Amino acid sequence: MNMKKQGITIATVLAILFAGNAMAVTNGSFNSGLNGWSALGDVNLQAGAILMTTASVDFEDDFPEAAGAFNASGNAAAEVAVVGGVEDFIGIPLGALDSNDNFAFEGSVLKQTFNVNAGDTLTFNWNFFTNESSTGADYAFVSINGALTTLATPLDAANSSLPYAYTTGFQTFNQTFNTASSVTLAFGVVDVNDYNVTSALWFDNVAVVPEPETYAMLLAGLGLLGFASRRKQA
Ligand SMILES: [Ca+2]
Ligand SMILES: [Ca+2]
Ligand SMILES: [Ca+2]
Repeated sequence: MNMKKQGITIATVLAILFAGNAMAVTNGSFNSGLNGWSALGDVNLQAGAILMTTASVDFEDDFPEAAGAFNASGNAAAEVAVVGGVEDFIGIPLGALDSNDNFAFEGSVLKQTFNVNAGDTLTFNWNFFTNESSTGADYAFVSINGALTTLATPLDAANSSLPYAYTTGFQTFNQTFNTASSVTLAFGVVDVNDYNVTSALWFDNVAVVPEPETYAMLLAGLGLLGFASRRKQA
């Protein structure tokens, strides 16, 4: 086997191995804008990543800043706990985004449905920004088939440079799936206790990664190819 053929073989193995998973999440890099995703509220593409906020357009959410100062897209944050609102959009019960008896008022979400295999790991990078101090109750979340995981609240955020007063810094989320299934993934951020004082969720690089055993099999396969190649040359 010459080097050119070996290269083609490895490329073919990789293509077959990753074909299913490459299809799992459409446009998780956001290189194609919002293609493959459905948005509600203030969801904006910024430098190949997503920034979504709890900001309205017409109200001075972050007084004394002007109305809409922290709105990212020109679309106002959407209502929570109403038909056609944030919860309805991602298929969870109205009121499900309330937090410890504190009402969630408005926010933004982005969602996509895809298939995963058992052992696959969902991964993405995120950052939570907020103008609320640590006593605030806004939060950013991820919903996986309606199961909510809080990514961050103002308690998790530290002083930031402008434009937001506080940030968690860049973080990585990982969750492994035990069974093959269809998954509806949604990212969101909501105002809690009031409509005011904007919070935001940034995220990028949404991907589904095969389980480590699959990688091990791939590496073993490549090792055999390399061994065969060396034997031919010898
Ligand atoms: Ca990106
Ligand atoms: Ca707020
Ligand atoms: Ca707001």
